[in-house]
Amino acid sequence: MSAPPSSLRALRRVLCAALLVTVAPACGDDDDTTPPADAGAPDTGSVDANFAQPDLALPDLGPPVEIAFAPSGSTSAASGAGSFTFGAATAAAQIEDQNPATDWYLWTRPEAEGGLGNGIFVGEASRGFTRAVEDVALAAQLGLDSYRFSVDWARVEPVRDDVQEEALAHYDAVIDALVAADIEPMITVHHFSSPVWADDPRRATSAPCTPSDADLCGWADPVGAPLLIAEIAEHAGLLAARYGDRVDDWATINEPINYLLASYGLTVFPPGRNLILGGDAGFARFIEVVKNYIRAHVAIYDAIKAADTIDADGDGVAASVGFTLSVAKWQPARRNRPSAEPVDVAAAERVEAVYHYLFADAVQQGGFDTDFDGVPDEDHPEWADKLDWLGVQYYFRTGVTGASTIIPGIEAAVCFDTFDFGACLRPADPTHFVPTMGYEYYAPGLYDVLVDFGARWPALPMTVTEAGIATEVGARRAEHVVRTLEQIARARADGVDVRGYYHWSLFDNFEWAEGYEPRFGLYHVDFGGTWDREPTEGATLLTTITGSRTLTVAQRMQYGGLGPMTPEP
Ligand SMILES: [Ca+2]
Ligand SMILES: [Ca+2]
Ligand SMILES: [Ca+2]
Repeated sequence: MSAPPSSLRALRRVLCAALLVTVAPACGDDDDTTPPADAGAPDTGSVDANFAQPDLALPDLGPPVEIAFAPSGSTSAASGAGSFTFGAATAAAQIEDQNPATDWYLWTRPEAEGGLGNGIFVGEASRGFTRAVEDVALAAQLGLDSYRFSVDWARVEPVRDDVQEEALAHYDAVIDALVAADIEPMITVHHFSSPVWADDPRRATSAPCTPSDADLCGWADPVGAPLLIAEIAEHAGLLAARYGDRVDDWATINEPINYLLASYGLTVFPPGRNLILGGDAGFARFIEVVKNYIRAHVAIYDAIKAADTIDADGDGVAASVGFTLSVAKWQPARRNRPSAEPVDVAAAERVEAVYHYLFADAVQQGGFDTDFDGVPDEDHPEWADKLDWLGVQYYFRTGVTGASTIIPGIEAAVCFDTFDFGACLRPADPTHFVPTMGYEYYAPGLYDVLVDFGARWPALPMTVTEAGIATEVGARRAEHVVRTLEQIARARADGVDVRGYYHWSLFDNFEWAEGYEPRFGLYHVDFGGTWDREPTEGATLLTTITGSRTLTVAQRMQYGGLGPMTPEP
């Protein structure tokens, strides 16, 4: 996933330093992992205390009945409508050991060892490279239809244009093992990690950069970015040609807004550049980064379509190409309470336009929404019709207020963890708070987003390519599995074309800027010990569900619904 919510602790530090604590209420205890309090909340607006507040009653799910899930089918062909794929997901940089050429290795490696010393060293990660083939058995034991993983670009191409046959053969072996286990591979081309030569994090953002084989200067450089787009498209074409005989499902990029905010805004991901707080000129550069990443999606899409000409699963489509989008339940807020004030509603709509619509509209309609009103207004016909399916990734509900305009261009403040400005809300149920990530799991938010997307893009097939919860409590993970499936089933019953669910993650891994504390795995990993994988209660339950392709009344009674969850200890 999906780190930024609590990675934005770092943003809060940056902003609070920059603003010299003129917004003191938002700059409190940095390590607070308790839910935001309701009483005594900071007053960050000048509005009347009796501002309009909405009714946030929970939906009525009715009495639990048995839910049946159809067999797995195509992600994008018309024949796949109504099908349902059970899966789990990982990403290379989060699981792979022996990965020194990736920017995350350099970024997190201790300074004494020649690294940049940011956050927790990724190091051995989950030993998911050494164990990649045997880990396929974990997916098989769960009875999954599909496994989503990423190929690490830096492992394949540690030096520009020097492709490592050994690395390609490694992923061949993984794919062969999946096919042998009757598990369909889904490959993500770019999941938050790059070779160091894409944009060397050791170069200061203010330093001039001339693109070279050693450093293409990154997504913000007017000369380097087109070269980088061509390189990643070439890489994608190589993967498609190599693996296309066994792989049909491709995701180009992952959570683009989260990724670009973290890597080119908040400085918590490599290359650690801040293009957002540099005034209008800086923000304009950030927007150019966003457009270049859309161009990268388009180039990857075209490269895969050209190179993967073999239909592996017989649905009539050789390559089904989408991307995966981070979504959330964005709740208008003010003074730490839900708000129905028009200025807060409008602020939440702008955040939604950026997070939910900007990329997906751009690569369907062929246009860019320059003013974040949810309507593309700058024509890019070369981007049109470049999306076969959309991956939806849902983790949390959070507040957005128009009482602060701290985010340039969007004129809003978002509550990420304890980054407040009056946008943070107390979780409706304290047991739904996820302490290691600092946000609220709100199950019906996924339904709301899926229904919204189904109405906006009725011809676009969707798959929930990530949903999960950071917890060490097996029963909480089992509850998350059932509640997520219940909300997906609600959307399907309403006619929304949702074709699958991938749990994040198959096993515990390196959670980016958050290191190893949040555990998202269906399998628990013994980090620093044996690295062995042990099934959680979530894994045991999911195995039962996939075995019968049914969610029973008993399972729903035990784990489902909208009530309290098993608490964190
Ligand atoms: Ca194929
Ligand atoms: Ca196919
Ligand atoms: Ca617009």
